[in-house]
Amino acid sequence: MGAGNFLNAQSQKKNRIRKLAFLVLAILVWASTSSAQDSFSQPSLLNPAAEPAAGILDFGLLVIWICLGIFIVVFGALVFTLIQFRAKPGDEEKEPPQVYGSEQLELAWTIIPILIVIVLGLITAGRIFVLQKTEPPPESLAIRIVGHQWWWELQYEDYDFITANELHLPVNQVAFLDLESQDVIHSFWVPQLSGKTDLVPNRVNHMWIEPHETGLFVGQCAEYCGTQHAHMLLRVFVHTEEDFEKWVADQKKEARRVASVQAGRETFEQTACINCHTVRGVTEIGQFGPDLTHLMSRTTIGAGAAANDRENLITWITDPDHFKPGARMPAMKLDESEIRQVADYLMTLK
Ligand code: HEC
Ligand SMILES: [Cu+2]
Repeated sequence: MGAGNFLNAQSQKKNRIRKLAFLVLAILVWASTSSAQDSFSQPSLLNPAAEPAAGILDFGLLVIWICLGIFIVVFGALVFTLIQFRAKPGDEEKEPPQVYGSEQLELAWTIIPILIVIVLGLITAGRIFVLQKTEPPPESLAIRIVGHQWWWELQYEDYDFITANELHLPVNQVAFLDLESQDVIHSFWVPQLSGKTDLVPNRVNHMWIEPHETGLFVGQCAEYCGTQHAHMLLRVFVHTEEDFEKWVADQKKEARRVASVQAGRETFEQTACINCHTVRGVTEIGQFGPDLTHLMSRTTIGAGAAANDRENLITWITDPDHFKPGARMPAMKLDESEIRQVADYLMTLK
């Protein structure tokens, strides 16, 4: 090997060490920033606010601790062996003792892992049993959730109204969800509240949530369902019981009728909007798109694609593709003043 080759190998080694150091640093920085963020900007499953999310985390941590214990025992034994039984001066001539089978050792390394697997298996089965309730528990709130490309239909069966994309729940009460799909497979996932459950066409899956904290928890569809899958977000507002009752009372009402926006309402009623959208008390044929009866009680439109304000409503009605290319709502080709009137009408649907 020439000197050049040798130098090359040296610098390659240095390079590798530098890369490794960089990787370790990156992981440390990531770990420190991700734990410093608040719960909303970081919808982390390490920060649960409900059952079953909290129980799933406890279970996950238990498995990690057990694995860590195994890791420490195995690597401890390995390091001990490497140090204790290193070749010593004068060992060259000697053969180490040759061991052919040790019943005790073999029994130990067979039985201990079997016990660990049985314990983990039993705990897993127990958790699955708790998670998979197929019957709603007494006093639970029944909600049917239907996945659409690319939004969530939320039917409050106990109260007889339908809303979209923003789920409201009372704290410390079990919400029992029936999950269905209108088209393709979607998946319901709010990391701080529960694990994932798929919404499958022609099938009803179940899931339950018992929130322990009030606040806003964000989630999203977790199963690729088409071009706008990334814009199929979900917001869950957990309220005190009192605030929840107030929200329900408002949602149950029919749509407001405000005389000053009559022009916009008429345009809405006379165009294809009503084929796809229901506004309770005005028109109830449209089922294809989100229920707009209390549109303005939502903070976003298009399943989290844009904030719900006048300007964005105008942009949305002019061309839904602006926020959501491929959205299942057509640009309606109304003229500008009509669009503004319709937006003003929608703004009254509080
Ligand atoms: C062919 C059916 C169809 C027609 C016609 C239609 N829409 Fe839509 N609309 C939809 C669908 C589907 C969505 C949900 C899109 C998404 O989030 O991906 C939607 C979403 C909306 C939203 C946002 C609702 C929310 O909570 O996110 C508004 C507002 C809306 N439409 C208003 C209108 C108006 C006003 C008209 C008439 C000018 C109209 N739509 C015509 C299907 C339709
Ligand atoms: Cu999806």
